[in-house]
Amino acid sequence: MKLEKGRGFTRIIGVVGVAFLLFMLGLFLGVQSLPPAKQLKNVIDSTGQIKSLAVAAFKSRPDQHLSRRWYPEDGVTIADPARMEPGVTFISGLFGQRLGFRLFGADGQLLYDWPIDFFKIAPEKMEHRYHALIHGALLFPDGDVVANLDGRGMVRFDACGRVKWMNEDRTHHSIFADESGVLWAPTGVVEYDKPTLANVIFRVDRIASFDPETGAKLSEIDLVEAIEKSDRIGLIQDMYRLKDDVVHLNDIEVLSAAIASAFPTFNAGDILVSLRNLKQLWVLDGSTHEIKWISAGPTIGQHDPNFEPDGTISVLDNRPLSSINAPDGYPGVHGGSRILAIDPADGTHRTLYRGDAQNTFYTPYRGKFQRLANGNLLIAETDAGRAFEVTPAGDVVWSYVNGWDAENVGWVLDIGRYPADYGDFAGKSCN
Ligand SMILES: [Ca+2]
Repeated sequence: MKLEKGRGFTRIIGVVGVAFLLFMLGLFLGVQSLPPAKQLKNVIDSTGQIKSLAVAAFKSRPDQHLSRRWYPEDGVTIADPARMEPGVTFISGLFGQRLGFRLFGADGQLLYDWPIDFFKIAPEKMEHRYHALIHGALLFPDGDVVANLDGRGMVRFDACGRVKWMNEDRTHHSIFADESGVLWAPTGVVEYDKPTLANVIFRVDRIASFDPETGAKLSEIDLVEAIEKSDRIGLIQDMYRLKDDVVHLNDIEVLSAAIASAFPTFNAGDILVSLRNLKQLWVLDGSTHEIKWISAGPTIGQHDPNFEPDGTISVLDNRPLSSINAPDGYPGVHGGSRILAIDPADGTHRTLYRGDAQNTFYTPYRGKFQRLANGNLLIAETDAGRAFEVTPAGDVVWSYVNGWDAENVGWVLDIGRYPADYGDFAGKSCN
């Protein structure tokens, strides 16, 4: 009898344990929106993340969007309009219990806080309140915003938070508006079974463009087709370690006619992409989609390359290898993140900015930036919960720390400096 009881107790413990593991797996799968093989791998790799997500689900904390503080201050603490690029600063991120968007004036004043909460934008797709991420956001002159509900779709809403359209094209990471206004974003991943390339099923993102007025998909570029067409299948032969996300496409830019003459080897319409898992940048021919240029070597885990008017390609070289939260890890084994300028004509690169003792700079896993017309850099140091503008001499002329509580900061995911009249809508009423 005692034995039976013991067996029953053991069975109950087993069932509870399995149920708990399945629950945690389900929670993780839901939050990540990933295919099962990757989920399982990540579950094994990410017990710390599971714990933080469980806390987010049950203790009402958006832990997926928080980092431990590195900077003690809060809000805009430096604003030097005379040395800043003119305009208003648009950011997305976690503000209190809301995932949303804010606009700041040059003097540091908060001009607008969109009455929208990305944690509530698509409740039918959410596993719990904090099951969302903004990754890619653009501001329009009338206060409209288009943003990615990361991995699910793109949404456009007005200054009053009214949704104009939302698609379900699984866009993620970034949104770029070309000179005709068409929106470009990474989509996917898409599963491939191609024995000529690999003897495993593998997954690769795609490039897609969208109508800014309706959200309808206008075109799609298959990167695997581009690789095959370019006779460069060697680029993904080392895919087995990351077969469920072979390239991790995290940015797309289309070369505008306005600056194309600065790039003698490229043409207007050519497409620049950042492939984080390959640690490479590619430029695809805008018509044939063949790969016509590759940069490999200068960057690790990079984000947000841009075609610049001086004929270079700028890029945020994240240089991960330690957590920003590691007490002895900051700012990473490589000395922090940096902004590079790569000359595609000769393959050389130089550092435009890296942190120093006066201004550390390290965002190992995320981040965006903009090279401003006056030569300054506007940087979203996402994993540190900070955004700042720095001059070529290294002087910080604007700084914003997105404090969440005494110990944590909220991620600042996207950033952009827009002409000052993009803030004009902010005085209008929504009623
Ligand atoms: Ca970019």
